Amino acid sequence: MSIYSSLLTAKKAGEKSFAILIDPDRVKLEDIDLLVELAAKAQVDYFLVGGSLIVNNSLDHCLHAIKQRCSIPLILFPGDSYQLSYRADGILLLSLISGRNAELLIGKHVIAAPYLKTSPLEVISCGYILIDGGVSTTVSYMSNTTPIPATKTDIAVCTALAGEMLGMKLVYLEAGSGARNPVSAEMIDEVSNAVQIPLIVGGGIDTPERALMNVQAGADVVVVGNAIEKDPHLIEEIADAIHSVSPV
Ligand code: 1GP
Repeated sequence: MSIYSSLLTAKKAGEKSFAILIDPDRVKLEDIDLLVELAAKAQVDYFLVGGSLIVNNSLDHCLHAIKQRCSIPLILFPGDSYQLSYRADGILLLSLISGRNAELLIGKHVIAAPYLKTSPLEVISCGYILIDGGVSTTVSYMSNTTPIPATKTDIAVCTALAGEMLGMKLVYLEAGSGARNPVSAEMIDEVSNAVQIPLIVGGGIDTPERALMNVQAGADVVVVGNAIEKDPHLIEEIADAIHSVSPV
Protein backbone atom coordinates (compact mmCIF):
# COMPACT_ATOMS: atom_id res chain seq x y z
CA MET A 1 0.00 0.00 0.00
CA SER A 2 1.29 3.49 -0.75
CA ILE A 3 2.13 5.81 2.12
CA TYR A 4 -0.75 8.11 1.27
CA SER A 5 -3.22 5.22 1.02
CA SER A 6 -2.17 4.06 4.45
CA LEU A 7 -2.66 7.58 5.83
CA LEU A 8 -6.15 7.75 4.33
CA THR A 9 -7.03 4.26 5.53
CA ALA A 10 -5.88 5.10 9.05
CA LYS A 11 -7.82 8.35 9.04
CA LYS A 12 -10.97 6.61 7.90
CA ALA A 13 -10.57 4.03 10.67
CA GLY A 14 -9.84 6.72 13.28
CA GLU A 15 -6.36 5.31 13.88
CA LYS A 16 -3.60 7.70 14.87
CA SER A 17 -0.02 7.58 13.66
CA PHE A 18 3.34 8.45 15.14
CA ALA A 19 6.20 9.83 13.06
CA ILE A 20 9.71 10.34 14.40
CA LEU A 21 11.61 13.22 12.84
CA ILE A 22 15.26 12.50 12.29
CA ASP A 23 17.66 15.31 11.53
CA PRO A 24 20.50 13.55 9.65
CA ASP A 25 23.01 16.09 10.91
CA ARG A 26 22.19 15.46 14.51
CA VAL A 27 21.73 11.71 14.73
CA LYS A 28 24.95 9.77 15.13
CA LEU A 29 25.20 6.65 12.98
CA GLU A 30 26.14 4.66 16.09
CA ASP A 31 22.86 5.73 17.74
CA ILE A 32 20.69 4.54 14.86
CA ASP A 33 20.70 0.92 16.04
CA LEU A 34 19.01 1.81 19.31
CA LEU A 35 16.65 4.31 17.71
CA VAL A 36 15.44 1.85 15.10
CA GLU A 37 15.17 -0.98 17.59
CA LEU A 38 12.99 1.12 19.90
CA ALA A 39 10.93 2.45 17.00
CA ALA A 40 10.26 -0.99 15.54
CA LYS A 41 9.34 -2.37 18.97
CA ALA A 42 6.92 0.53 19.57
CA GLN A 43 5.41 0.15 16.09
CA VAL A 44 6.28 3.67 15.05
CA ASP A 45 4.44 4.39 11.80
CA TYR A 46 6.84 6.64 9.89
CA PHE A 47 10.25 8.22 9.93
CA LEU A 48 10.46 11.76 8.60
CA VAL A 49 14.01 12.60 7.59
CA GLY A 50 15.26 16.11 6.97
CA GLY A 51 15.92 19.47 8.52
CA SER A 52 15.90 23.16 7.75
CA LEU A 53 19.62 22.96 7.21
CA ILE A 54 21.76 19.91 6.50
CA VAL A 55 25.43 20.79 6.43
CA ASN A 56 27.15 17.43 6.67
CA ASN A 57 26.02 15.62 3.52
CA SER A 58 24.62 13.02 5.87
CA LEU A 59 21.20 12.40 4.30
CA ASP A 60 22.04 9.34 2.17
CA HIS A 61 24.04 7.64 4.92
CA CYS A 62 21.27 8.20 7.41
CA LEU A 63 18.54 6.87 5.11
CA HIS A 64 20.65 3.86 4.16
CA ALA A 65 21.40 3.01 7.78
CA ILE A 66 17.73 3.11 8.77
CA LYS A 67 16.57 1.22 5.68
CA GLN A 68 18.97 -1.63 6.40
CA ARG A 69 17.55 -2.06 9.87
CA CYS A 70 13.75 -1.82 9.54
CA SER A 71 10.79 -1.56 7.22
CA ILE A 72 9.23 1.58 8.73
CA PRO A 73 8.48 3.90 5.78
CA LEU A 74 11.04 6.67 5.28
CA ILE A 75 9.61 10.00 4.20
CA LEU A 76 11.78 12.92 3.18
CA PHE A 77 10.92 16.14 4.98
CA PRO A 78 13.11 18.49 3.02
CA GLY A 79 14.22 21.91 4.18
CA ASP A 80 15.44 22.64 0.67
CA SER A 81 15.42 21.25 -2.87
CA TYR A 82 18.88 19.73 -2.43
CA GLN A 83 17.58 17.39 0.28
CA LEU A 84 16.49 14.66 -2.10
CA SER A 85 17.42 11.00 -2.17
CA TYR A 86 16.22 7.84 -3.87
CA ARG A 87 16.92 5.97 -0.67
CA ALA A 88 13.68 7.17 0.92
CA ASP A 89 10.22 5.78 0.15
CA GLY A 90 8.39 9.06 -0.23
CA ILE A 91 8.64 12.80 0.12
CA LEU A 92 6.45 15.48 1.63
CA LEU A 93 6.40 18.08 -1.13
CA LEU A 94 6.00 20.98 1.27
CA SER A 95 4.49 24.25 0.18
CA LEU A 96 4.81 26.83 2.96
CA ILE A 97 1.29 28.18 2.61
CA SER A 98 1.37 30.24 5.81
CA GLY A 99 4.12 32.36 4.26
CA ARG A 100 4.37 34.63 1.26
CA ASN A 101 7.80 33.55 0.09
CA ALA A 102 7.25 32.51 -3.54
CA GLU A 103 10.35 30.28 -3.51
CA LEU A 104 8.83 28.11 -0.79
CA LEU A 105 5.34 28.20 -2.27
CA ILE A 106 6.39 27.04 -5.77
CA GLY A 107 9.97 28.03 -6.72
CA LYS A 108 11.88 25.16 -5.09
CA HIS A 109 9.26 22.74 -6.37
CA VAL A 110 9.97 23.72 -9.96
CA ILE A 111 13.64 22.91 -9.38
CA ALA A 112 12.84 19.57 -7.73
CA ALA A 113 10.10 18.50 -10.18
CA PRO A 114 12.25 16.85 -12.91
CA TYR A 115 14.19 14.87 -10.29
CA LEU A 116 10.99 13.78 -8.59
CA LYS A 117 9.31 12.89 -11.88
CA THR A 118 11.91 10.22 -12.65
CA SER A 119 12.45 9.11 -9.07
CA PRO A 120 10.80 6.11 -7.44
CA LEU A 121 9.73 8.34 -4.54
CA GLU A 122 6.07 8.66 -3.68
CA VAL A 123 5.41 12.38 -3.87
CA ILE A 124 2.84 13.66 -1.36
CA SER A 125 1.91 17.34 -1.59
CA CYS A 126 1.59 18.98 1.78
CA GLY A 127 0.30 22.38 2.85
CA TYR A 128 2.86 23.39 5.45
CA ILE A 129 1.53 25.89 7.98
CA LEU A 130 3.91 27.53 10.41
CA ILE A 131 2.38 28.57 13.74
CA ASP A 132 4.17 30.83 16.21
CA GLY A 133 5.71 28.52 18.80
CA GLY A 134 6.88 31.21 21.20
CA VAL A 135 10.53 31.16 20.13
CA SER A 136 12.31 32.16 16.98
CA THR A 137 12.71 28.82 15.18
CA THR A 138 15.13 27.79 12.45
CA VAL A 139 12.28 27.22 10.02
CA SER A 140 10.93 30.73 10.51
CA TYR A 141 14.37 32.32 10.05
CA MET A 142 15.40 30.14 7.11
CA SER A 143 12.08 30.52 5.32
CA ASN A 144 12.00 34.27 5.84
CA THR A 145 8.32 34.04 6.67
CA THR A 146 6.17 35.15 9.57
CA PRO A 147 4.37 32.37 11.40
CA ILE A 148 0.64 32.59 12.02
CA PRO A 149 0.08 33.93 15.56
CA ALA A 150 -0.76 31.06 17.92
CA THR A 151 -4.14 32.52 18.84
CA LYS A 152 -5.28 33.24 15.26
CA THR A 153 -7.10 29.97 14.76
CA ASP A 154 -9.28 31.47 12.04
CA ILE A 155 -6.24 32.27 9.89
CA ALA A 156 -4.92 28.72 10.34
CA VAL A 157 -8.32 27.28 9.41
CA CYS A 158 -8.64 29.41 6.26
CA THR A 159 -5.05 28.61 5.26
CA ALA A 160 -5.66 24.88 5.66
CA LEU A 161 -8.91 25.14 3.70
CA ALA A 162 -7.15 26.97 0.87
CA GLY A 163 -4.44 24.30 0.81
CA GLU A 164 -7.05 21.56 0.57
CA MET A 165 -8.92 23.41 -2.18
CA LEU A 166 -5.66 23.77 -4.10
CA GLY A 167 -5.41 19.98 -4.09
CA MET A 168 -2.85 19.41 -1.38
CA LYS A 169 -3.07 15.95 0.13
CA LEU A 170 -1.98 16.74 3.68
CA VAL A 171 -1.94 19.66 6.08
CA TYR A 172 1.01 20.02 8.47
CA LEU A 173 0.58 22.36 11.45
CA GLU A 174 4.13 23.18 12.53
CA ALA A 175 5.16 25.10 15.64
CA GLY A 176 8.81 24.65 14.64
CA SER A 177 11.40 22.29 15.99
CA GLY A 178 12.02 23.01 19.65
CA ALA A 179 8.97 25.25 19.95
CA ARG A 180 8.27 26.50 23.45
CA ASN A 181 4.53 26.41 22.78
CA PRO A 182 3.29 23.53 20.65
CA VAL A 183 0.23 24.09 18.45
CA SER A 184 -2.80 24.44 20.73
CA ALA A 185 -5.46 21.76 21.05
CA GLU A 186 -8.04 24.36 20.05
CA MET A 187 -6.29 25.11 16.77
CA ILE A 188 -5.82 21.39 16.03
CA ASP A 189 -9.50 20.80 16.74
CA GLU A 190 -10.73 23.58 14.48
CA VAL A 191 -8.38 22.80 11.60
CA SER A 192 -9.14 19.08 11.74
CA ASN A 193 -12.85 19.80 11.63
CA ALA A 194 -12.44 22.14 8.67
CA VAL A 195 -10.55 19.83 6.30
CA GLN A 196 -11.04 16.25 5.14
CA ILE A 197 -7.40 15.51 4.37
CA PRO A 198 -5.08 14.03 7.02
CA LEU A 199 -3.60 16.46 9.53
CA ILE A 200 0.00 16.26 10.75
CA VAL A 201 1.03 18.20 13.86
CA GLY A 202 4.55 18.81 15.14
CA GLY A 203 6.90 21.13 16.95
CA GLY A 204 7.71 21.16 20.66
CA ILE A 205 5.83 17.96 21.52
CA ASP A 206 7.89 16.39 24.28
CA THR A 207 5.61 14.29 26.46
CA PRO A 208 3.19 11.39 25.93
CA GLU A 209 0.48 13.57 27.49
CA ARG A 210 0.93 16.29 24.89
CA ALA A 211 0.99 13.72 22.08
CA LEU A 212 -2.24 12.22 23.41
CA MET A 213 -3.87 15.64 23.70
CA ASN A 214 -2.99 16.33 20.07
CA VAL A 215 -4.49 13.14 18.68
CA GLN A 216 -7.57 13.57 20.84
CA ALA A 217 -7.92 17.09 19.45
CA GLY A 218 -7.89 15.76 15.88
CA ALA A 219 -4.28 15.28 14.71
CA ASP A 220 -3.93 12.20 12.51
CA VAL A 221 -0.13 12.10 12.71
CA VAL A 222 2.01 13.46 15.53
CA VAL A 223 5.66 14.25 14.78
CA VAL A 224 8.32 14.28 17.48
CA GLY A 225 11.97 15.14 16.88
CA ASN A 226 13.92 16.95 19.60
CA ALA A 227 12.48 15.13 22.59
CA ILE A 228 13.46 11.75 21.12
CA GLU A 229 16.91 12.97 20.21
CA LYS A 230 17.35 13.81 23.89
CA ASP A 231 15.77 10.60 25.21
CA PRO A 232 15.08 7.78 22.73
CA HIS A 233 13.37 5.82 25.49
CA LEU A 234 10.42 8.23 25.20
CA ILE A 235 9.54 6.50 21.93
CA GLU A 236 7.62 3.68 23.57
CA GLU A 237 5.56 5.92 25.87
CA ILE A 238 4.71 8.39 23.13
CA ALA A 239 3.82 5.60 20.69
CA ASP A 240 1.58 3.95 23.28
CA ALA A 241 -0.17 7.27 23.98
CA ILE A 242 -0.81 7.94 20.30
CA HIS A 243 -1.89 4.40 19.48
CA SER A 244 -4.13 4.23 22.57
CA VAL A 245 -6.75 6.38 20.86
CA SER A 246 -9.37 3.92 19.80
CA PRO A 247 -10.90 4.04 16.35
CA VAL A 248 -14.24 5.87 16.42
C1 1GP B 1 9.75 19.96 13.41
O1 1GP B 1 7.53 19.24 13.77
C2 1GP B 1 8.87 18.86 13.85
O2 1GP B 1 9.70 20.12 12.03
C3 1GP B 1 9.28 18.30 15.17
O3 1GP B 1 9.56 19.30 16.13
O4 1GP B 1 11.79 18.68 17.03
O5 1GP B 1 10.23 20.12 18.36
O6 1GP B 1 9.76 17.69 18.05
P1 1GP B 1 10.37 18.92 17.47
